[in-house]
Amino acid sequence: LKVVVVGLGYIGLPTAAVIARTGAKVLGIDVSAHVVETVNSGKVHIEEVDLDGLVSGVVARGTLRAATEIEPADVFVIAVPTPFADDHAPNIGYVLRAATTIAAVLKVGDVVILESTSPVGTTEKVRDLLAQLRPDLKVPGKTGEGSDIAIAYCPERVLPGRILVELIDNDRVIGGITPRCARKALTFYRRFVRGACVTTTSRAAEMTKLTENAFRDVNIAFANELSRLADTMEVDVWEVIRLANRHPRVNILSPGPGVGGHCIAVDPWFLVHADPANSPLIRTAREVNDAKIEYVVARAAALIEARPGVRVACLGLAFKANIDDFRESPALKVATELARRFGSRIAVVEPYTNALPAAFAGTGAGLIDIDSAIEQCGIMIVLVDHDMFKSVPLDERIGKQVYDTRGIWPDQPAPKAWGEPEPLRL
Ligand code: SAJ
Repeated sequence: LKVVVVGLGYIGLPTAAVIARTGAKVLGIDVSAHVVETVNSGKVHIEEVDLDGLVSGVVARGTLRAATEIEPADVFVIAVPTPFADDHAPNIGYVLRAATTIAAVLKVGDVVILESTSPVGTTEKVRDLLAQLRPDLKVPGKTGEGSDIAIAYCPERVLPGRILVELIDNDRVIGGITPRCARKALTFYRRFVRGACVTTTSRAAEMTKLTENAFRDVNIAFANELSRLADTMEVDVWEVIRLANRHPRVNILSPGPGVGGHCIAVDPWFLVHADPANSPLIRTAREVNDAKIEYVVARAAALIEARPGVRVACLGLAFKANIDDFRESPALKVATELARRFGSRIAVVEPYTNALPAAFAGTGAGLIDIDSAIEQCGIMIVLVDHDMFKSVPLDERIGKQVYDTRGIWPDQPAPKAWGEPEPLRL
């Protein structure tokens, strides 16, 4: 079996490597020559648990290689980004470009699978494009007769940091343009998926993926709204959530400085954009989560302004714990805004980078390690719950003014108990 994976990013590369481990010959295609060279030298350009060992193994064995040019194969997997424009309109340009590339080498019997998170109807658009570009091939669902190729939508569901485990263990939803397409894609996924593989239509599978991430976004928005209410009412939100979650049918997620990453902060808009009149809850959740960033900036700024001259450590830039991914990161947005306002008073601690991102250029803020931050900074703004931060014991935090947006230090005493001046009312 020969498989081509188009797009060697956070999903494409781990997927390509896992398929290569089954013994299939896998070719990963990427537009970046740097990514192609890195993979071909057995290395990885992204940080993901155990991915480096897996990639070096399958490259050494000759089952995975990368290129910028496509080749014929039996199965094509599209794993390219689907960003949105300023008006939240989804941009499926990369998907259509990938389909165009595939069309050039497509032959009878091939299977084309779209994995990128996409608006409902995208797989049908891929089908229409392939039909247009390859009039010599019978495409599924267009004619009453059998088709020459199979086309399916099979969304990824993996969690960064657990990608290699979840690629294999999670259930997969496989949506065919026709039931026969779904069955052909199913045969492929059974090679490496241990979870259940459930077949449906491509439209239902597309909506399922968007629904999963919108569900999470709405639930995080609830937690973020609660944290603002609790601040107003001077109650510890973490305690309230812990207590409420003792109810057998309540399961509140964790508040934070906002929602980041390239999925949950993006995908709900695909639903809203498709039908604004019928999606007020999903839209509001997005707005609540985005507004949390400004709220955190305002509270942190009040804390910093009240202590002139005191250095401030912003702990974390990643969009969530224990990863190096800064895409759509609320922590990055908060820290850059504070750096812009308070300049060299701001020190950033981020164990997952060696240099501050370009957004900090000219602000005067610096990158320091956690030990230096503990020594030099009287104010600590916790933005990411990296394990390294969680492990800082109480005696190293005593006497510091802490704004913990992630609730990683439940033992941090209330400011009054430190014998400090009357604490700020934020
Ligand atoms: N977050 C909170 N509070 C929480 C949980 C998360 O503030 O209680 C924040 C995180 O800090 C982060 C953001 O939400 O900024 C998203 O993190 P996440 O861990 O919820 O999700 P992602 O973006 O890493 O991965 C999600 C997953 N989707 C669901 O859990 C429904 C994953 O399974 C998907 O494969 C992935 O999106 C994707 O690619 O779509």
